[in-house]
Amino acid sequence: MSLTIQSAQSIFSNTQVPSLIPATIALFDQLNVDDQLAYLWYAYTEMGKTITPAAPGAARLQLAESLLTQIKQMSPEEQTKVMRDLASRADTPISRSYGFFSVNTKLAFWYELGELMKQGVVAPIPVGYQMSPGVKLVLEETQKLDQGQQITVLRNTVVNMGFDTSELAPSSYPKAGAEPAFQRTTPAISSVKIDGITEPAVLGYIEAMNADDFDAAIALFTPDGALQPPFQKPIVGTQAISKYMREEAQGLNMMPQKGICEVQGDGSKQLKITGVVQTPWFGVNVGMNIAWRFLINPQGKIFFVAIDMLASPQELLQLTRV
Ligand code: EQ3
Repeated sequence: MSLTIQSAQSIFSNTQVPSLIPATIALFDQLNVDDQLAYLWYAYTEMGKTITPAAPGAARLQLAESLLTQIKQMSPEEQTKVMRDLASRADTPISRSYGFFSVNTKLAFWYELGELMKQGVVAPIPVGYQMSPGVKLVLEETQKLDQGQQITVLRNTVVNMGFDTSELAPSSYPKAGAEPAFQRTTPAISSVKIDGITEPAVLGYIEAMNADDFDAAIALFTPDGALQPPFQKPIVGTQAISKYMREEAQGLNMMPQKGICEVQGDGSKQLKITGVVQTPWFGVNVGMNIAWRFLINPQGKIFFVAIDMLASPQELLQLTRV
């Protein structure tokens, strides 16, 4: 029987218990634009009491520089309008340019705007804004999340901003291949040991990802293989996976802890591994509890891997099918 992505998606399906992350984002989506911007300001400032993101490098900021320069030269009212346009995904030149940014460039852009707001160069939150009950509710829900989940909410809301450019021809800005590297702050984790797992493709995958060696990671996939990031559809084919990894998987520290492997009648294997992942934005200060669900074909290649955010640390131990 040939493997299909649809059937692969359902392996260890009990991993995907309802998560508070999409629920919090759904509440956020119901807020009006000013409330959304204010929520992000308060959530980010509150989070900043314990953890702050690493400043983006100059190379990454350079990709957002032209927009940031334009914004700095605007009046506070114009600046507020730009931020409203981004949050409402309006079709404006700035919102389009932002829509073409990679995830990390979007985060770097807002990081810098946040700094400029603190310095008083950019209008902090819409002038005359009064916090609404809706914002209070989303903030309360956010406080129930662990830090890994909180930064995921922030990240995903920032990613969804700007004009949706997915149907447009690729922009020349930023230039293809211009994605700058993250400087690793901790030594690369080289030897991978996962309790209960000896599968070479899985160990090789983690080792390659921890070294940002995406060519080596991609070589472990079948040509029609797929990678499904948290809360997203599968990315299919090695070319698309490679592009995704270069844009979004740089500098990650993956620390898988334990796993199980089940061999199927056709010789394929289903594996579930749980562990912790750190993003270069927050380094060792924030660990995200993650599960990887792998489907390895009978020839030992990765046909499918899904990455799921775990709803609670208890799930790190939850490996069996219930
Ligand atoms: C200025 C301010 C505060 C107010 C204004 O009104 C609005 C906004 C937006 C503001 C600014 C907000 C800012 C600056 C927010 C910054 C947030 C950041 C830096 C969040 C970063 C989050 C990073 C995360 C959650 C990374 C997660 C990565 C994971 C789970 C990776 C998983 C993967 C694994 C494990 C694989 O094996 C394959 C690849 C893959 C990437 C899927």
